[in-house]
Amino acid sequence: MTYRFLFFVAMMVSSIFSEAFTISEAQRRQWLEVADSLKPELHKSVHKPVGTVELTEDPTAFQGVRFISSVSPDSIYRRRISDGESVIFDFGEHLVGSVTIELSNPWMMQDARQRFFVSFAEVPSDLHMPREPFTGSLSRAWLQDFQVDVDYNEKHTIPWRVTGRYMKITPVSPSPYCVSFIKSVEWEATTSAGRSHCRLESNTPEIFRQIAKVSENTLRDCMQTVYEDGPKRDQRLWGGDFYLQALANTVTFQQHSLTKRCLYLLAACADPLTGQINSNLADTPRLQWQSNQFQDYALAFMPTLDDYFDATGDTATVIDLWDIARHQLDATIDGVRWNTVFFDWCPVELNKDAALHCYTMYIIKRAMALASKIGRNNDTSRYAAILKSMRRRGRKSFWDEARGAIVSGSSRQISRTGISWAVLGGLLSEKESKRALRYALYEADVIKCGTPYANHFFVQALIDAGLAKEARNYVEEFWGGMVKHGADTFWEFYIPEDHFFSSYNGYTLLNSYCHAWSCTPVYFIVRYPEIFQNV
Ligand code: RAM
Repeated sequence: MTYRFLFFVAMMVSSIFSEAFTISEAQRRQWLEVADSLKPELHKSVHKPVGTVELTEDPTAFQGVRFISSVSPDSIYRRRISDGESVIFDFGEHLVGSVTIELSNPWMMQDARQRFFVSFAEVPSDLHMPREPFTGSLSRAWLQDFQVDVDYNEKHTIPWRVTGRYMKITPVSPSPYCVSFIKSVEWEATTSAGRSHCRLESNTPEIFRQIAKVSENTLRDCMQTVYEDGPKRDQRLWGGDFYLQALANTVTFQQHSLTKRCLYLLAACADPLTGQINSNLADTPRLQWQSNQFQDYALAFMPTLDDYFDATGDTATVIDLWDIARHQLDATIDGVRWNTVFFDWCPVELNKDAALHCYTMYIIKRAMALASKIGRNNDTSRYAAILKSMRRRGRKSFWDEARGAIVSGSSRQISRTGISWAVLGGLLSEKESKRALRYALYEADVIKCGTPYANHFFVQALIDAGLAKEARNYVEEFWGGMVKHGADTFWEFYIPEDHFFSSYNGYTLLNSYCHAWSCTPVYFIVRYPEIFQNV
């Protein structure tokens, strides 16, 4: 290799990197310091079982199984539970935290450690479906079933955090030389959410009241030291879920410091060489992140920042994070592709071309709005022309005037997600939006949303297009459907026609039933009282 060639390579590399957005170690450290200073205290509360329950099959119930109430916990504490017998304690509400079991040996010493098999459930099917053979596409360890050995006359705290409402406990081969009773079971729940500020009008229909409450419970249990996606699984901050949680937080707990902390954490964990924000991170037991990058989640940083500004007026934070927020958008506009684009998981493979195009338009609009609030219009001066050209090109590629729908990909696929983003991104006029949304609601060849995440944006599109009655009915049917099935917290997936849908290789037991991206109807209910509170 000649020097001339090496020089040429060095020049090329430096020109690539001088144009790229890099994050210095000093910058990263400063962002982390801000995030650390905002680490919330977890509020703790101790809960005891309010009852015991038994499982019964019921074809009308969610997933075909439900709990019926059984004997009181006190009667359990007064007797020996025999080998192989099981008790299911009901704690009355969904909880996240640590569980302690205490034994008593009223007549003799405890002869040996007492072994139990313990499992936790968010919904009845968690204790009903066969766990083996395990065919899920994530770790088997997310299923909350453990062997627990309680030492001689000791209280035993299960050494990891558990999530759910129900606890099943089964003694395993107890010693024949002693009689151990379960003296108590306690669940110390944690959350960083404080008091909720959500107040609904007195004539709010009961179903929306319940939906708001279940939303709030969902958000509360996901609010730990970061906004977690699901306290059962994956227990970490995901950019897309965060966008929606922060929004729901603005009308409930208003814990804006947690939002600020998470914004800083995402910024600090971005790829230092490309500036791309990673899709998720965990802060417990130590800060770590996955470098799988979702383009839509990285772009969601901008509207999250904008919402944060609207809620707090905190210009200093927004200015501090403005460049990295804008970089996600600029890179997208300049054709950089992240390794994944998410938008939704649904039973049918989604073509995401139309959604990504229109979502980018939506992010441009949010960036322009935020820029004008913080006096940074110069930074967005090229956006208006880009938006105009994207609209023109997008209408040509995706708007099917004859059918009145958005079509995506070579198979001209029509989906609620594509239509939602065409409305929210401003690709369509008001009249066209209404027409496309009606198509999305009523035509049989439309791909429906799979996740509550995608459903959120569909509702927002209905509202923005002026289809208030449809939005109200949709929230009532979708989230209200979960409430009617007994949800304490909203689920990761709810597909009314397929209760067992799971994106984890169809292995339903991995699903989470307190899931961040499902917590948003409270936002709609509070933000649009004329639609949901009968004002
Ligand atoms: C999951 C989580 C999370 C979601 C991503 C895409 O593992 O459910 O909520 O944002 O996938």
